[in-house]
Amino acid sequence: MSRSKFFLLVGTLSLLGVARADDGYRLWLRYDKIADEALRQSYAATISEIVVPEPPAQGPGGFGDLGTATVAAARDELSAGLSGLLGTTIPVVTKASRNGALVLGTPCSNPDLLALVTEADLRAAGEEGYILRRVAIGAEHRIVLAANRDIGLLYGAFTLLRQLETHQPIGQLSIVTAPKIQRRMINHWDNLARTVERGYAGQSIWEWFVLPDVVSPRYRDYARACASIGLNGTVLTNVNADAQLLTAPFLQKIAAIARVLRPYGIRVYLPVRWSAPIELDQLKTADPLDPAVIKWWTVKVAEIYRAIPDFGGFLVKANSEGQPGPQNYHRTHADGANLLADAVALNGGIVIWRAFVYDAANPDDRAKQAYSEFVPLDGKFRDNVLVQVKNGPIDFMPREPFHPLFGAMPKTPLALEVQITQEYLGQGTQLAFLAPMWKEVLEADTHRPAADTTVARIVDGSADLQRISAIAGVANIGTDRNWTGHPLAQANWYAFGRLAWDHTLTAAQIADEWTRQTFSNDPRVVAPLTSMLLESREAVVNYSMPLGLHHIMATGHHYGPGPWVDDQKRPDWNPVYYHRADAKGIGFDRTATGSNALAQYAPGAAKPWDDLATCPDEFLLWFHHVPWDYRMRSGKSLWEELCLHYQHGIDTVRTWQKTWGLLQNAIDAERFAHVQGLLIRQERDAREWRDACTQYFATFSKMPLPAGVEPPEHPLEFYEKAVLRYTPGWSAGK
Ligand code: GCV
Repeated sequence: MSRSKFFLLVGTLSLLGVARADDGYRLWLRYDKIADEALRQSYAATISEIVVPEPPAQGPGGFGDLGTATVAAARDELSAGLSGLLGTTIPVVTKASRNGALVLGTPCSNPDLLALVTEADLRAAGEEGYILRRVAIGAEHRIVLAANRDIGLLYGAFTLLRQLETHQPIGQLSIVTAPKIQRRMINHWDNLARTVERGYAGQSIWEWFVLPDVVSPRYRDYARACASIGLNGTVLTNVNADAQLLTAPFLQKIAAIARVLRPYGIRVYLPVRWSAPIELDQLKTADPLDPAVIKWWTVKVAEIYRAIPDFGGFLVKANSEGQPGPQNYHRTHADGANLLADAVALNGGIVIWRAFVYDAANPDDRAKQAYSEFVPLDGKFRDNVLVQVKNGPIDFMPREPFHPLFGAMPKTPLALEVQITQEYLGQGTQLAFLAPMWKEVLEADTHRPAADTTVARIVDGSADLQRISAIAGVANIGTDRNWTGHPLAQANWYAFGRLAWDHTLTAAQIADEWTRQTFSNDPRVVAPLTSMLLESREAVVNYSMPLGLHHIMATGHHYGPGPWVDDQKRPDWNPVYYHRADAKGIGFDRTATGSNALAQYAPGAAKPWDDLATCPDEFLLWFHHVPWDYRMRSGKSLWEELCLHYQHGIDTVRTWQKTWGLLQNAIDAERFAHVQGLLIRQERDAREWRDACTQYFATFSKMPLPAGVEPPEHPLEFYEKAVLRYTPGWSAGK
């Protein structure tokens, strides 16, 4: 569509004044009546009633195997959702009584269903998947929702509702799906005092002080949201863990949350503070090979399983950023992980051991350190241990190459950890839709000498036929009414779940689905809003850390620019360590003439990055120290390109301001005004990045701003002296 046509259409829509009030609490599960009468009628003609057979009185397996609470959740969601969307009550019955019945069942709860689906379908659906299909029976038809286990019915229910919410045709409905990754987990960095480390959406939703007596209704809505996108695990609190979590009173509180999450297929996992045996029970040591320590964990794990029978297992940050760990006792990460793994194995639990380690005493390039510590341990972990690896080797930067560990530990299941919360991409105030970034890492080819070893195939376990697989996203939610602070940041929670279920979905598909459900199906909203989403991550990269720059943000809170920072106690906490700007040029030489971090990648991956001529622009300064006057592919100098990237990022945000402004009457006033204000802030923040970074780097390049880059608003000292106080998600979290 041409730009002028688009503006005309949006203008017309504005005159219609269509939007209802919406505070964002319902996320993408809004179930408002479908306005298009013809479409509504066609859906109503296809789905007439919801058939949930009576569970057999007793018998092996009963009604599925997760219990009727899960089926009840599926039934209630379908009843509320279909009735809302179709604007009329859709009855729930126990036997199909009319054409268009939507029939739910598992093979053991509803054997008749077996006539409507095939063995092959059921095999393909596996433990958590489902079959959703329109089946003709003579002149009539049924909509079949079948699964091997109850949880599949719940996931299928959400999918059916999504079809309607996004206005998809269901006349030929035929979906058979199963998740590609087994453990699809949210990691909360919530503290027991309810602050959230790197959280920008209010307090922690977990009300520890009043639990287990008061169980907030919000927990159920959290569970619904997570289940609707297929998430099945949650680590309730911060990896910078508090040992108190493992005390009896806290286990009761955790058990109360687990009871709410259970019907939604969500298991609770807990973070471990390595020194818990010392802190809680005055043991003399936390040495993983010490018999008293082994016994302590064995007893503690038994206590946990008594309180939470389906407890998923532990997540551990050890010997990282001041956290204690087995290395305090000259033991390895494998020694630590295996102790916990043995303790939970009996109950089917797992241990997820984080590879986010870098040592203050180690002068080597921080990007290399996790690889150096973990690769020698490949094959030394128990079967129920996964090593959880961040997407890139530094720390959730706006853009990083994939972590070299993904190509280097074939004997160990590796979980991918991404950050849904936007610590380094504008936190709670800037738009950055992260699906394109996650797709970038999932699709990255590690070039291990085996066929098809993309990060996605290593993580889903198919590359090495791993027994377990997992993916984790650090949560971006809190007590803000809309859950995520920025109304459009809900899209990141949504995208994480959808990719965890099926990493082959495209970012564009996910943006489209989310927009339709969360805002509107009107093409005059869908097209501009999805373009904003899809452009946003690159825009943030451009105005903050373009061309492979990384870790040049302000200290502590990590909001805004701080390329000049050089006073942190650890060298690798200083931005100057990473950009290495000098009179010659800028960038971190990670080739053989520098830190040689490139040697940690398989030759096929490393080769294009190694050569300045073939290294893609987006990783140039990640791998090379490049002269200021280096001729880029565009014909411009590096200096010119750098400055123009900053400007381009700002220009993109300005186009969104215009686009969003045109949606005024097409979406509700509350969310419109909120995003409009945030876009004003984002444009200002982007200018701050440009003005601070270009002026600071000019002190080395000694070059003027190229044509097309606006002059700075303030001199460099203004930005260097600026102190940002009371930022969310940091000082309060400590
Ligand atoms: C939970 C970064 C963050 C820390 C975080 C750490 C981690 O360093 O700034 O807040 O701590 O990553 O992933 O453990």
